[in-house]
Amino acid sequence: MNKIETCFSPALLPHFGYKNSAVVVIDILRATSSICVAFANGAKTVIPVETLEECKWFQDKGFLAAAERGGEKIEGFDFGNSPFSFRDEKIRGKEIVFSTTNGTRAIKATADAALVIICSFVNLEILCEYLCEKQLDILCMCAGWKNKFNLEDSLFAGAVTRKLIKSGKFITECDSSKAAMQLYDNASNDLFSFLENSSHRIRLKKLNIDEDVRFCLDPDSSNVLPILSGDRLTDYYPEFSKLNERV
Ligand code: 3SL
Repeated sequence: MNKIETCFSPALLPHFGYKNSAVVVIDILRATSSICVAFANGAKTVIPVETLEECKWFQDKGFLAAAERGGEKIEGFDFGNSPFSFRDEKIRGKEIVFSTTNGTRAIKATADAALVIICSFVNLEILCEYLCEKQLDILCMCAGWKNKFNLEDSLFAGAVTRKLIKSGKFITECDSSKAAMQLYDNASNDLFSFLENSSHRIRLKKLNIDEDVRFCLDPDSSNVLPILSGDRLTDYYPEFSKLNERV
């Protein structure tokens, strides 16, 4: 049986032996949700980068560029971090460079793992099917907020862990994973209300983007599976994703 662990913050990552594992990178609000939406709408690649300088460098080379800090779009770039921006027809077939406060950093931090997969509630089901096939140990990597624990990423780690354990192919001895499952069990009836007073909901409320939050918490609207290869993400199931009608 393969094992599942959960890392609640990038600051804890050095304490995990994840290099031979599949790392599931989680930034529900909103980076990993937006990356999934970009692929569901036909993006060719997404290059996650840490700094705005790198983002600008790629933009100058002709890439579409998305950049966010503290929830807000950075002036001069093509998009911010709203999943709705990535539904625009102009991303079809395009290469996109993407830099966010926490999400793209978490992707870069785990890039030396055997397999890095981008996930969110929007691709939960297909993610779990794929992980059951792969037969690797799994690390759920929560992007958190500036190295702090957050509720929404931890909830999702609980959702994945619960589903994988139900499959009978995985076990967990990790207390973080057990806590994440408890959290998910408490919240699963109404994720939006559960997160009402979470720190990131409060932060995002100032930006008036409840619609983004509802979208990011809606499960299984897409069949994409963005996987990291070198410095870029591509969709593992590009043909399958086209069948999707909800995103
Ligand atoms: O931290 C991140 O990577 C972002 O997803 C944060 S926000 O949702 O754009 O505020």
